[in-house]
Amino acid sequence: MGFPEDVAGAAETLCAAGEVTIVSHIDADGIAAEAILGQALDRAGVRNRSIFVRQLEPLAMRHVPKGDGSLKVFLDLGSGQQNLLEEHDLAPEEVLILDHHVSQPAGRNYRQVNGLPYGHTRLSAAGVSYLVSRHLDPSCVDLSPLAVVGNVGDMMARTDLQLVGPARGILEEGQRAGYIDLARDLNCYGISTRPAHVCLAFGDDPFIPGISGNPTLALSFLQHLGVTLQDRSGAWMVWEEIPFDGKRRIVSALAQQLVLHGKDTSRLIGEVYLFPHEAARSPLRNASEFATVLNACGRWAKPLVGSRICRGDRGGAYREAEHMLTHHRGIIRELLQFILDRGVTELSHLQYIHVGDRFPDTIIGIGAGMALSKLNPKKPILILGQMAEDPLVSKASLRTTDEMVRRGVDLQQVVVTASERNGGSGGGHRIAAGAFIPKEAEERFVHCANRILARQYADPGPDHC
Ligand SMILES: [Mn+2]
Repeated sequence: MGFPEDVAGAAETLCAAGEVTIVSHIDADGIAAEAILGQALDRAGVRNRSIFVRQLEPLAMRHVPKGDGSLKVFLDLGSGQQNLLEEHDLAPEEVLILDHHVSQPAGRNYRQVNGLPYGHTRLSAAGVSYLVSRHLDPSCVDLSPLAVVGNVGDMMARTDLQLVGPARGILEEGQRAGYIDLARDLNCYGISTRPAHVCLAFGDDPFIPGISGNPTLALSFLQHLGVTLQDRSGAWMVWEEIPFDGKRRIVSALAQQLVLHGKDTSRLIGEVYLFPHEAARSPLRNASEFATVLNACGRWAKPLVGSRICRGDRGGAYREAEHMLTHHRGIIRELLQFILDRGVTELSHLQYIHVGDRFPDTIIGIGAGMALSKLNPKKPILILGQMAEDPLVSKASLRTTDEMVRRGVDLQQVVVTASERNGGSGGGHRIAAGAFIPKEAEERFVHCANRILARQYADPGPDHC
């Protein structure tokens, strides 16, 4: 059996199901995956409903129906929690897992579609969900933008600055059908919604000395180039709207600036995925900004609002998401300021801070990522926060930079190992990971993470602490 056979098998299983319960994750990838599969099932005439969970843990399993005769389809989760499905007494024939996380086999053999065993390491759950849906109903090619949003949201295009493998196939399929525009453009977040100088000042990959982190300097840098940055009414154009010649002049000046400071220019330009059917200046025009909208919905406990947007709602759901995004950004700014004001504690290979219960645990990871660009980027950052609903449990979020990942840092391994040894559980990616740990184990967890990182720097092999 190969990956295409797994995809085809899953589509057949879904077709044969009388009713489907989708259980998905609340992040951009999970929401996109859910919206793709839900719509495909609707088109195929298979009754379905969706449940979103923050993570698949024993408490969340209470929401998963038992013995109701429906096929339970786990999206963006499940592979690593098959023992929980077993404990929940789900039979192999009533479960289908579409995931991209590392598998933890249990006694029961659950059906899954997961690219990892086939070497497809950069295919997110929304990608898997799309491939299965496309098999179910070829008209689902219109859902290819959502698959791209999920993949980009899970940073599948981050390392290479482009989608690769089956995710690239999906991208090209959507492009041929006119649903996706692919451009090589500035590797910077916000090119569809932010004025050029703001966009550049917020970027940190690559970090451009004298521009990154400083909108005033970024603006004067651009003004010195003599490029027109405002439209006829005097309003700032967003990066996307600046004519090609202006962009070209800016990019070559940015490259010079990097060279002048002895920096690498290879990450200045990357692939950008745009959705031409969306309105100008809408965040939904751009895969990475669309993913932010969905993440904001999930983090503020409104994944269904995100799902409605994925299903085409540009009215009520979209307005609600816009409010959430504004609120989301405001809280993140506060968190960032709090971190910078209080300062972090530096250990040999790690810097950390405890933010208490001041901020929701769902956003501290984002704050960590943003703070890192203003702190020592050579040391991963760890933020601890208290869970509002359970004061005995703490959330730990870790972030590092692409450069440190290239040097052997693997935060996924750090949190999995350090949390297991301290009575918690964690997961994530090499560049970003998180864990839930007992409050009383916080200090031991931090020092254990520091020791594992020290070994990763020295020798990226197995560790013991
Ligand atoms: Mn995912």
